Amino acid sequence: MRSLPVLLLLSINVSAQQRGLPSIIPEPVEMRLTEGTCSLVCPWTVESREPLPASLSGSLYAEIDALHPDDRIRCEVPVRISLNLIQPDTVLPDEWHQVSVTPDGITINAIAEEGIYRGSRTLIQLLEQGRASGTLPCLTITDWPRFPWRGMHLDACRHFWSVEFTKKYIDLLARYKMNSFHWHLTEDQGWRIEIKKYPKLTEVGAWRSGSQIGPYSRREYDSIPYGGFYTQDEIRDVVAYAKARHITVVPEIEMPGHAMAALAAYPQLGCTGGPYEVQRGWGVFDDVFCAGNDSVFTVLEDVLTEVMDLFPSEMIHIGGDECPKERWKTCAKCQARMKTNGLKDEHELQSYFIQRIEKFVNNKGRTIIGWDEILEGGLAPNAAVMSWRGTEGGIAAAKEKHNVVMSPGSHCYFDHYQGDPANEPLAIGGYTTVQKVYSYEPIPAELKPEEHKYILGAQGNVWTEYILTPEHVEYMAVPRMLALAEVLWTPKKKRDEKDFIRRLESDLPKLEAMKVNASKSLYQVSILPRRGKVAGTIEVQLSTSASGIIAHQEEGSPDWFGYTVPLVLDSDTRLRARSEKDGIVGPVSERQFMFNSATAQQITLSVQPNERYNDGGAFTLVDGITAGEKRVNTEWLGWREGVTITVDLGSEQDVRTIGIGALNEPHSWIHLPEQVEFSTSRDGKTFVQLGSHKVDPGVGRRAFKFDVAGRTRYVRLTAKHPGKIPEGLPGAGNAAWMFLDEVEVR
Ligand code: TNX
Repeated sequence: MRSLPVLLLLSINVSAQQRGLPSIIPEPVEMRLTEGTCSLVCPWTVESREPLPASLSGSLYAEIDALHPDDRIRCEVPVRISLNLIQPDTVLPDEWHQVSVTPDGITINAIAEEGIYRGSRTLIQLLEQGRASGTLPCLTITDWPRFPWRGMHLDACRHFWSVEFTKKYIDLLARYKMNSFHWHLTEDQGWRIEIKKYPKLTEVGAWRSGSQIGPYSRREYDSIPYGGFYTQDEIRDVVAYAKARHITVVPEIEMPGHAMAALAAYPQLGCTGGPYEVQRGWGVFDDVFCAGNDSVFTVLEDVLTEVMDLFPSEMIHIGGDECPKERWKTCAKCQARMKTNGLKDEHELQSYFIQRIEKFVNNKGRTIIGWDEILEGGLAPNAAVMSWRGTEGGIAAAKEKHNVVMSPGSHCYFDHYQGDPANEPLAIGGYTTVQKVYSYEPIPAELKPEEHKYILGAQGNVWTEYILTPEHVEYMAVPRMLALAEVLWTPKKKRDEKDFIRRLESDLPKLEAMKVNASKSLYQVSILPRRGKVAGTIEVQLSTSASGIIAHQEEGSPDWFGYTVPLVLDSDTRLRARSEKDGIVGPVSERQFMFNSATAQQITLSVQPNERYNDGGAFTLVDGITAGEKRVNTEWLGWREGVTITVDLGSEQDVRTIGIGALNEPHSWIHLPEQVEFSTSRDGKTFVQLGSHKVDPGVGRRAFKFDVAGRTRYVRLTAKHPGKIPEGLPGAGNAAWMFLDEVEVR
């Protein structure tokens, strides 16, 4: 009698396992269950019919040995894992493989070592899942990738990463069958690769006197010397490590822009001759390599010669992005070069620069790849394009029959926020959730079927201006990289977001065991305030995109309460919320609600905000949340014209001050209202002008305020638009953005 429930449980387990296919990321092309199970309790042997390189079978043995069920028993017949190179009847891609689990053992068939390696990644994920029960269901997986370029990028310049961490990053790529690692090695803020012929590139160029800290708008810097570089031996070590995982390392040497570190080392390479400094701050700088000076090309060719000796990749990334033309316009040498070569503008001069470098690289039997700006002024004949400013560059290049790697900011920039910015560590901006990455389609609809082949694939970029630690790199890259890996590997028709999230959830504990700091932003609870049914109250809705139970807590209370219906707030509250599923507790989201007389009262606007910055509508200004400097779209409203805001306080009351916040962030084209005018009314029809307020234009959040003494029911604030952005500031000549939040009446 007593054993019955246990038996029942067992049979439920077995049938669940038989029904369910294992979770593999990226989802394979084809997975078929066959009869029976394969026991994993015995030790295993790895063998191959053909002699495979010892590194492959050897390292695989070590990897799977580490996964053996803990309580292994001694058996006479080991589990056989056979790796076989086969001769197929049809043409198959090198990464094609078949993994068969049978009662007698596991076989990986492939036509090339690369296929064996990719198949072994599937095997590892299978073994991880079979570990707990000691068995695997028998099955056959037949698999190959959709795209040949499945890449991840890492910026080693803004912040520097050890060889050890770089290898851990490569391991992550390998696990999800990615095959290209774009290593960003030179920048304004540091030159990170040893070049024997030009030692100053690292002696001088690898070190800066401090770093920019905090949000860009603050323009604050520390004075802690920062730097580092990779010796050529270290580079060779990393390249070999990646090669053993069938990952190509594509080095990037930036030119003609993003070159301040090189110029600091060798000032004669710039138009003005310097002096230059390795930059502490982020951004785009006017000083670039001189395009009129032949010795610049000699140096860059020497550098590329050493680079090509170190990196066997077919493609060499030469940057090409964000190169201001200011210096070239006034440089005698550059102007002379334009004249001699009949170049009509500085864009053609950039094109001359890239084409000259391309010729050199092509003569060495390699190809260049560059950011989409290399299209401006004419594309170099054999260049491939990495499309980052949207997809247009990629489309244009493919139409000209050039190879393309897609990396649009909208879906592939993993330096962007992945959850509500209010609850995420400081990032550069943007908002790219794991689901958004998963929805990405690398082939633009604008291309004809015969042009599709030029899209080699896509790449996730991890720029590190705001990423200071290896744990933070992992947080930004994982799990978005997993979503991209599936976009690039799995056939489009097999893509299924819900199923991906399910498999991702089952992979998270494994990542944790591997000490990878994956982001759990997927479980983040969004806190959405609305006007309450009773005037002056706020109704808060909590939701999450992953399945799970939501709990909330108010500051000062040790208890978490289960969430069922919207919460109603009527006084200052710091609200925390989190979700929980299968023991995984998501990150805590937090919102501070502060009540004043205008909070959750009727509000009207003379002009609606611009649609780009109107996520929460007019209610945003009275929702109890004071927007901060971390620009959260649901918290600030943005206009490109003036606006009059009227709030009905609901009843006549004594009022001492009226105020509103505004943002000053000139580098993002956001400027303060020229002034804010205040008025009040007792009947909502006749308003009495009180006066206006101008503030000193310090960067960040600024408060416009007016002291009043008297009784009133209606308050009115008119924010006067600052007009066009003045000369000398970013976006000069364009209408400024005016960002406002939270009316305060006390
Ligand atoms: C633009 S993407 C850059 C990088 C920055 C990045 C930040 C590209 C080719 N250039 O220099 O790090 O934005 O997202």
